[in-house]
Amino acid sequence: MSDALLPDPGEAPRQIWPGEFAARYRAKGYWRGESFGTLLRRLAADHGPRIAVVGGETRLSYQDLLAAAETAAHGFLALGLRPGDRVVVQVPNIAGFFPAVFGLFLAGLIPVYALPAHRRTEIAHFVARSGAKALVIADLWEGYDYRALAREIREESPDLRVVVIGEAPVTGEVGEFTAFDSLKGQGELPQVDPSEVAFMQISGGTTGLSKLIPRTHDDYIYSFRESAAICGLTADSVYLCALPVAHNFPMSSPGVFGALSVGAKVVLSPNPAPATAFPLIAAERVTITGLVPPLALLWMQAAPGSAHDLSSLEVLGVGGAKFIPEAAARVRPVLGCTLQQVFGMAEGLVNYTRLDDPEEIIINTQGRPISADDEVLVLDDNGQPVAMGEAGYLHTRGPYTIRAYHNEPAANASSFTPDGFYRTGDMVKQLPGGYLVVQGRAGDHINRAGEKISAEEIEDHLLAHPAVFDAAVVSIPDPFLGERSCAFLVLAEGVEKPKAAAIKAFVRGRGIAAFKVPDEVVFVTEFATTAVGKISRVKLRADLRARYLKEEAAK
Ligand code: OOB
Repeated sequence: MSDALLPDPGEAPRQIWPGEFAARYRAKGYWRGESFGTLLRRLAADHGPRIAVVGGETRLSYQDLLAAAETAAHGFLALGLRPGDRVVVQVPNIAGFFPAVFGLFLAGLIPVYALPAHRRTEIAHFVARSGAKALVIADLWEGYDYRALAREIREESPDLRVVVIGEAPVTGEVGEFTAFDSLKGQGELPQVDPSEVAFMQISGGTTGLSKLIPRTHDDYIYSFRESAAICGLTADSVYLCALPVAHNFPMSSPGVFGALSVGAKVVLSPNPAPATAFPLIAAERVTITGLVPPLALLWMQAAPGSAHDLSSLEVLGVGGAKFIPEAAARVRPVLGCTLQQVFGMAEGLVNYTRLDDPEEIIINTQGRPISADDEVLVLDDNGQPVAMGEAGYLHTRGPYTIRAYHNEPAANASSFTPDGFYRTGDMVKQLPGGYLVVQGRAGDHINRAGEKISAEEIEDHLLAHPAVFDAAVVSIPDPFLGERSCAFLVLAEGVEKPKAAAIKAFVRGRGIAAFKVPDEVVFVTEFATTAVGKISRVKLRADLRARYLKEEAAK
């Protein structure tokens, strides 16, 4: 679909459940009419001097957090931003993330959460698709200068305001940008309607570029409040955020917001490596964290020889990609804590194994939904329910699952059924008690250590290379990452064969996140065709994957 046919990006994001559903979710007490701003004010009143967030040298109490967020809210509005405006937030695991996003919430502004790994192409897409008026970035982080990236983005969008936040306070000169710590202003903060969109997450992106996922205050707060209860969080808990804070899993499953919602302490780890995270666990007496499977493997490898005391750890959540039973069975013996499998999606539905489930369920399933009102269907190719225990396509709707993406009429028509179920693209089996076992994906994306890569998006970048005639990107099973990506290329006639490394460098140079660069590049002479012409991309990718695996097995 051409951009001309898309609704105006200036249009405010909406998320609408049919009236009877909304009424039921309210009547059952799921949606309580509380906004993020009101939630923070209540938390500051209840837990004022207790520590809310630890990041680097910074320790913020609940009352510090509220004060800083209110200052930021006034400052954002003083920049000329208006309630309902979107603000792309690309901030890593630093304490300032919290005053920034709560400041946006209090000002009625709508954060659009980008990940630190995103680069020019992705950020420009989020800005354009959301109609963002501002960008909140870090300065320097893990050797990367986000100010340079923001300058590139501003070449396309000169009116974009840019606010820079750092691990240490940023108050001085930041060139043409605004220092977060110099934000100030006064006056009334707006009334925020909790049934409206609070922020946007980005989708894993099955086709093409990532889509924006509008989540309301009501629905999201319900999901993390309930998650906190399911994960056993109390005000004495300490949640370590080792994955990027802006991702839905560490944000809300139960994540940093689930922890804050009960007055617990959030500790930010700048990265998830055992060498960084283990000393933090010992020093802060961390009780719970969440990891993707490859990191859980890494931690289990490092823990036995580690000098750091990990005995405070009670719960390890693992999700984002399939955690195989053999690895799951080792969590308790090696780390001495309870494994909680988490199968969720930024679009909504989250499943957890319960802490008191039998070991067999904890090891072999990806849990069951949060809510009694999460509707789960497991369907065959004809859209008919399969028998219990059979594999099928997972469709879902419920009190915290979206009914539409922002500004995506075509994707909305294919990703949602007419009666409002979200077609997750996941293949699952459902067991008695509602427990789900993930079997794989129906669609063409690569789940690389929990990072989702759209085959189509990367194929488009590869096709931009002058030597490439055709490209197909497929997932290959990988013992450590779960899946890795492999690009099959047919070269244009008469060109000299480029080196695989040159292809990878080209793709990276297109300004995309490093995790999306193909792990492998394989040159082939042609792609299969049928008598009528080209076969479908889906079939082509499946054939290439099968051929690759057969050749590997024969080696
Ligand atoms: C989480 O969210 P997203 O939006 O990055 O990715 C969602 C997709 C799911 O549709 C599924 O394909 C896969 O990630 N996935 C899993 C899984 N958890 C997620 N596949 C197998 N086993 C699991 N445990 O990844 C996410 C969001 C909230 C909580 C946890 C993960």
